[in-house]
Amino acid sequence: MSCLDCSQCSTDPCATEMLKIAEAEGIGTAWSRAAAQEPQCGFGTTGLCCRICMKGPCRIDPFGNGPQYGICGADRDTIVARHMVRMMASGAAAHSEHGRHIALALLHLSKGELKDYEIRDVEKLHAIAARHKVAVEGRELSEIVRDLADLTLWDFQNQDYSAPVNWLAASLPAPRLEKLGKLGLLPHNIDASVAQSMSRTHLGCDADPTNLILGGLRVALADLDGEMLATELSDALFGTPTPTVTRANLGVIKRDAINIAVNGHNPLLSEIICDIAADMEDEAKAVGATGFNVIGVCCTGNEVMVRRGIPLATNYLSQELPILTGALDAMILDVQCIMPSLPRVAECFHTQIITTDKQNKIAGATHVDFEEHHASENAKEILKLALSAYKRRDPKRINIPNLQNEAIVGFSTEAIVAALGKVNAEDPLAPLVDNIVAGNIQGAVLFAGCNNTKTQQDSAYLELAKALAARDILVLATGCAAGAYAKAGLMTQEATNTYAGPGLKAVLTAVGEAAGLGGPLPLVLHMGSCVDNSRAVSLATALANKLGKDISDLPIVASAPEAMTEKAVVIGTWAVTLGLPTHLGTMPPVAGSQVVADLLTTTAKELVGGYMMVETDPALAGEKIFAAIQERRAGLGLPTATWGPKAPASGLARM
Ligand code: MSK
Repeated sequence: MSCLDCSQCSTDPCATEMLKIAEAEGIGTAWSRAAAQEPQCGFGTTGLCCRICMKGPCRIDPFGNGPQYGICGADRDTIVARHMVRMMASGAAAHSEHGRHIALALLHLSKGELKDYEIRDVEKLHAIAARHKVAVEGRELSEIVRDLADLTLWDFQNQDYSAPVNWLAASLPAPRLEKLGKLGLLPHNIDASVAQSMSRTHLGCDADPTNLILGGLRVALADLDGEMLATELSDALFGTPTPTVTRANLGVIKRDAINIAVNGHNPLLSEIICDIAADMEDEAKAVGATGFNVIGVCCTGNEVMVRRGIPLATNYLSQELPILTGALDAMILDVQCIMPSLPRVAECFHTQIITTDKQNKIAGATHVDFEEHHASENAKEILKLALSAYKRRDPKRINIPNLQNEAIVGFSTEAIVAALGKVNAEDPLAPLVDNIVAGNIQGAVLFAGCNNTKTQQDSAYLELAKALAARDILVLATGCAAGAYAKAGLMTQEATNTYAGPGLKAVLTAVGEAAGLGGPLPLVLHMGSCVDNSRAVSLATALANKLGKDISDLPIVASAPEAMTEKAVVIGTWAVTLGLPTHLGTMPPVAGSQVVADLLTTTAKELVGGYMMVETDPALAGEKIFAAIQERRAGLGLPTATWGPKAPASGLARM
């Protein structure tokens, strides 16, 4: 598959450099495969293809000229709604399975079964215990851990429909809990919510689009519960992120080191890999390398980046490209958002692709069964595979792009509050609230979500952040959005000085200097991986509680300009359910049903305060996000601003 201009595929210069190599050598990538899929099926794109039984697939004619019902009699609204709910259920299953894995690790740790793990952040553990009213005084750490593991696993086991899951009940603002409770949207059990979503969308079950979408909102909140417990318990285990300076983009790959990429989402193995790689430095030197160079890809990359300052090579869509440098010796995979093509690309080089999760194997990859009980042994086995691969390198094929940007990362909610506390120790949130009230900060936007071949990689993220920051909107990011900003140099003080509007710049500078950074906070605050979107909920909850308001009152918007996965669909849905205006830059498969589209964009606003707004043009999306923030400011009785022209400054230097 050939194309004309790799810069159309990605705005990342490292990606385009590697894509030219792929093109020249005939190596397939996500972009060439996307081109080969054109034209994509219009029925699937609009959600009008139903495949849930073997009488089908059934198609609904979008223009009304052909069939308007599936063979069972389902209409377009039922078909579209069922499909969306199944996407949400799958996203919730993925996040919560990650969370369950972490909770079970805590349970085993509390029983003294895991020699390679410990509670690295006791303060965070105590804060979690306080939130859940678990006693701390005079108790062994293992007892507290056991209680927290048990109450977390209860969220997967509770059979009392009227008792909401523990983590949401202990974490969301009271007005939001009350509203969601009255609407019957608070889940009682994560697993049951997923199962009920699959059950109600089976042939011959729920055929009321409104009822289906309400079920979707409920499973979306179950997803949030799973994300929240995964993030918070990971912090207790591995440390709560604090600001750290690192680097991003493919230039972080080192010619003279054994380069190992960690890719996926779950930090349970990657944390141990980092520890053992340091221990095995001498073995790396014995084969002529300077050592092991652990680098991150996608959200496992974000996990180790925000906690340890491990450099990030790239985000989701370009995950095949580190292999094309010819200097990646191993890629270690855990779960989610991993391309099955990796072994095929690696076949063209010496790279060892290693799967590690029993439920996530890839044909052509080497599998090492990861078990927390044997974590360090597993990590040693994996690093030895990388070491052997390094010996097979072909130096003539090494081609590492000469670009890496600095990135200041690690802005957990605790880190943001701590930085604000340097300005006002007695009332840390006051500087943020005061500046929002005064209009120096108009509001905040959380950029979350993926990459998607339907857009030029990363470009909408960059355009939107620059446009909104220029208008004094605080920019937060997680997941592949955060990867985009890190790669492009927008997580730097230089970016703040270049792109922030005057009010935002003054606040970021005052806080950054008070926090001892010797300059402003970075333009975009990296909050972590996509599961860490729950950190933004914690921050919003803290603000809402301080103001005595609900999340739906705050000038905060969520945006996923390149949304792609089922996880992104469910994240967007819980953002709506919490009351946030939620921008999507790619069209979800709902265009075939005006009823479902209206439910998500209009009815939801009346019901829960949040709503989806789909806008694929970044320039228009910026204006809509800004307008949504102004609407919330007006609701709070705060002064509002108009969009107006702003000329973003251009060009950040390469390092
Ligand atoms: S990895 S869910 S492509 S953000 Fe978390 Fe990126 Fe989206 Fe996967």
